[in-house]
Amino acid sequence: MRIITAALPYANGPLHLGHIRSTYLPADIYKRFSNLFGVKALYVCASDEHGTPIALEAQKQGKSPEELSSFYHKMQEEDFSKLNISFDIFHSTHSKENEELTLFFFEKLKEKGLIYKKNVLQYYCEELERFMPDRYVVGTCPYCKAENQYADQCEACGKTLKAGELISPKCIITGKPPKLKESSHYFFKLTALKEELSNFIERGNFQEEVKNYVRDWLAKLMDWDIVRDFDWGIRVPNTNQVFYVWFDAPIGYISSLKALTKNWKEYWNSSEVIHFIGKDIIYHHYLFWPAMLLGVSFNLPSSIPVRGYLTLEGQKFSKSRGWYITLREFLEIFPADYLRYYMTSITPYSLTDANFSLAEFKEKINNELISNYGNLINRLKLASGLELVDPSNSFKEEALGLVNDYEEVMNSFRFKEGLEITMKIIKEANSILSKEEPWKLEKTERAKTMGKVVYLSLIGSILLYPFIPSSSKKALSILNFKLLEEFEREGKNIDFSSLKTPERINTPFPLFKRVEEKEVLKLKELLSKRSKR
Ligand code: B3M
Ligand code: ZN
Repeated sequence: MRIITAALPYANGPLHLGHIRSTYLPADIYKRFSNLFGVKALYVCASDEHGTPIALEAQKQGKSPEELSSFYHKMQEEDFSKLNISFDIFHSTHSKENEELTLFFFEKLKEKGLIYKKNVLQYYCEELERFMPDRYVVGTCPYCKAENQYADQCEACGKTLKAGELISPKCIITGKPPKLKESSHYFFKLTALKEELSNFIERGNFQEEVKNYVRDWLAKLMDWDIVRDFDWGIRVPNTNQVFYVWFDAPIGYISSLKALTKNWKEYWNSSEVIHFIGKDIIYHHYLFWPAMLLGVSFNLPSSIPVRGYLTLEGQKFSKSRGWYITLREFLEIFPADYLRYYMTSITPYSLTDANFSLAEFKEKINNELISNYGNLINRLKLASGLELVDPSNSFKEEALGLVNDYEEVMNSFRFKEGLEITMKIIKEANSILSKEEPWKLEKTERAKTMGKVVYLSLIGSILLYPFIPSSSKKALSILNFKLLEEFEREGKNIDFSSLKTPERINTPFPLFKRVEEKEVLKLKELLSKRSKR
């Protein structure tokens, strides 16, 4: 079995196009592909509800962190389902399962001697009589003199800052300068696991470019402060502290599985575990999380596919500058499959960033997806009233070779290539139509030609299912293929070599509607208005 996860989205805002590219969509494609090729797969996700960004956003909106995060949890869940993301569960890190498991991890690591206490200097606001987390203190960067920087990192020059380094620090709530005060923190002895982590990285089947980063970090590995002097999160026993959000967040993968099934432990430890992530959280998934799993003797992930960021019309997504399009806004205008197709077609399996361009989106949907696939399904009208002839084995062999190539690239997470192979099959079907011109042929000859075309349409439509599931299902209903739901559910293997052209097909109907310039303009206007505010 496979357990597939996608990085848990923070529940502090709506999902935008940038979110789905590196994680939620690729993970969904992989789940659907796995089930289709005989491997039972569960897709587990949750919202990440802890951490100071959520508490800060809640404060801005005059809500409690809990109110805010459950609001966005619901919204994100709805949006994912509009995009046809097939989670088996979308749980939450603010749950009793996650609290229990986090405490289990903590106690177990302690038992193993992997946790110790150390005093650290923290900002403390005397007026509020409490410690202030890094995001609650701003001041001037001592390195580049940029103003209004958080206490842990300067966004202008990228330097990591220690407590006490900011020039003229201010508490963001009272505006007063905070004091430095000692606080006793729990540390996780990552350094004790250095060798095991190194083995994990070197032996694992990971992307070379990712391994290179991780090796560098591993050389400078330090123990990890796993608590915060704060009140929103999972409570650390016998203290006024909570666990650092990056301690309980990955545990959310397992606790969500636990909320899904009582066999969670056995499933986790006997499955291939695959985490889909973006490139900003490599450190957490290749070092912190495996170290935690090693510490409690749980199964380690077998793959952690990483993809780069998305820019929008050549610029970085930015909430504060209004440079984003939410998933909801996009899906109000265009079908989910259009977005899924386009995103896949521009997303290589690498850390390289890609750009979302509305003009290119329109071009690819109209001139690739619709011109090739949509047209093909439309032209299956030429098969109506015919008793179709199943093509010869030698004809099928070529297509089956492409199915093998597809399986191979999809198994190694190269989904863009998988889509390209599928489109080759579709193009081949179209070229048979233009070469053999069945509309000019006698009925028996036409039944042969259309038999080949329908055969390729069938294979192509099945292989398209992971990418554009709802269009694929429509086409498969036209093609009289009834078994898809069974494969989806149970992870049975479709035996491609015994697939036959159905004797008859149902009357085709258009799968797609062309993207209109005025629809694209709506999104462009929205973007330009919002970014000018
Ligand atoms: N909540 C979101 C991010 O940094 C963060 C992921 C947690 S995965 C366990 O992309
Ligand atoms: Zn700086």
